Amino acid sequence: MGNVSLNEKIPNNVNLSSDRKLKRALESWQPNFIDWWMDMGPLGFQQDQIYLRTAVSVEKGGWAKFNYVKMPEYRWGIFMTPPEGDRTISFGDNIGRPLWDKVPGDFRKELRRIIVTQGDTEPASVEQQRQLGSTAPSLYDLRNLFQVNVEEGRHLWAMVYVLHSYFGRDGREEAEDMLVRRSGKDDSPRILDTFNKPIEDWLSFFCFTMFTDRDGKYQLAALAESGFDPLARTTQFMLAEEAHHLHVGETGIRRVVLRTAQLMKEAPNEDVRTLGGIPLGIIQRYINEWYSSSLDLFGAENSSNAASYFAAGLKGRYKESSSRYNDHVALAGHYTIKRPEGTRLVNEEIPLRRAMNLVLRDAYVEECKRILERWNEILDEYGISERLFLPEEQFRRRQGVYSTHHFDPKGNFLSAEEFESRIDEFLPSQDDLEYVASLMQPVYEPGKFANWIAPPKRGIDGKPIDFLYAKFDGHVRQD
Ligand code: BYC
Repeated sequence: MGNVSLNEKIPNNVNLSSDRKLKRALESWQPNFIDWWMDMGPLGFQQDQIYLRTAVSVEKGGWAKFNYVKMPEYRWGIFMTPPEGDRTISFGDNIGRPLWDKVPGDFRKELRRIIVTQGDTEPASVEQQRQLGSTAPSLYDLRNLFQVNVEEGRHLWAMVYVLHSYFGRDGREEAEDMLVRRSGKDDSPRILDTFNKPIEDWLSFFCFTMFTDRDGKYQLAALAESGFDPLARTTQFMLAEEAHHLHVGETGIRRVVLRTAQLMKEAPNEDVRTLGGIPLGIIQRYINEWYSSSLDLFGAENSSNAASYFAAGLKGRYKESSSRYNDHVALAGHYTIKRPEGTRLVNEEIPLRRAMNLVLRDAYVEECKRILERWNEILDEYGISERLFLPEEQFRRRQGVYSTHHFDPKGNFLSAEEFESRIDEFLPSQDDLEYVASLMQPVYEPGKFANWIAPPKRGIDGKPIDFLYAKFDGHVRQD
């Protein structure tokens, strides 16, 4: 593992300068990335100075530095956590064998597919969020949005490095395609469904960073267990940045819930619309939308792909190498899933390896539930009896066993007609979307916040909440 080289064209700790061919290939991808960033990155703020964190090392205490940066000049680098002694593969059929430091020939296709799928989500999310700067509820939030965006850009770099470095010509072609597909585009969409949905308001952004980025955390954690060592060490470091994205989502919704609770106490009949707040019913429908879509990102409950990834040692469970599991081979166990049959759910036992998507998803669901409880504590403190909840796993699924049936958020069977006729109860309606859109007026004065969201508890990097998180260099923003 090389030292950190911050002054090269591409900052890195992977000894890029020792491999001239690879360095040249990545340096020729770099201008295409910048072109993509200018075309598809945050709209309207590319020349402003944003107070951003940049990864500069992989040391636990000091891996990032904060400074004002113009986004196109952000130093997107390639970093991997250092190798750990003589680690071996920790699960599956190859358990106990040395980690692979090259692509194992037998699993080349599978690995390439996993890496391309992961890589594709990163630029997709930047594309989905590109309009949001013009309606930011504060400078603090504006800065967080751009922090998330530049780091998703770095995560694309991370996957492109692995493709270029280990997959030869195929990898270079895949890296080019990452900049060709576009979120939501009919003829060349992004690979996974959730990444083709528009994110047009900040409530969607907070739900996305809460629920969809959290799928990212669990998928990255599963890849950080991989027997393919370069992938494991690359994704391990991506998790360090991901934590902030999840914080933005969790605290973003929490601040909306808090503001709604405050306004409910002020408004006649608790009708927060009269005071410009977001009703709990709308928040619930946004949760239903983004949580159900994020569950789909785990793939099918019963999956032969998941079984072969686990068997090969390519993708583990959450914290696979810890003592969380007794059995890391998972050939013996079963998992009981609930499958719809007519209008009943029946139990079906499937071999544990085929349930690995579900096992990973269970860990995710558990974490989401804990966070919902924390949001509900706010409602409790304000003496409000309504509660936010996660819809049942059956609700509005496009992947897996439930995708052929219709359910309400509580998991009750519905006919297709009933589901359609009640859809505005379950998911954001046109009226909800228009109302939320009407609240999306930008607030760019330091320390001020839009009326529909409470300020955060603290600022970024120890700075006060009214810190100048973005400088518009003299011009007054009126987007
Ligand atoms: N949309 O056995 P199945 C992140 C396809 S987020 C469309 O069910 P498998 C981030 C599947 O490809 C994390 N298609 O699923 C967050 C397969 O296609 P084929 C991203 C889907 O393969 C926010 C078929 O259905 N990382 O980082 O076990 C901001 C049946 O496959 C979907 C990863 O996803 C879907 N939702 O698991 C920025 C990790 N689900 O073979 C970033 C890498 C399934 O019939 N990806 N399909 O053509 C994987 O490990 C797996 O591909 C999946 C699916 C978990 C996605």
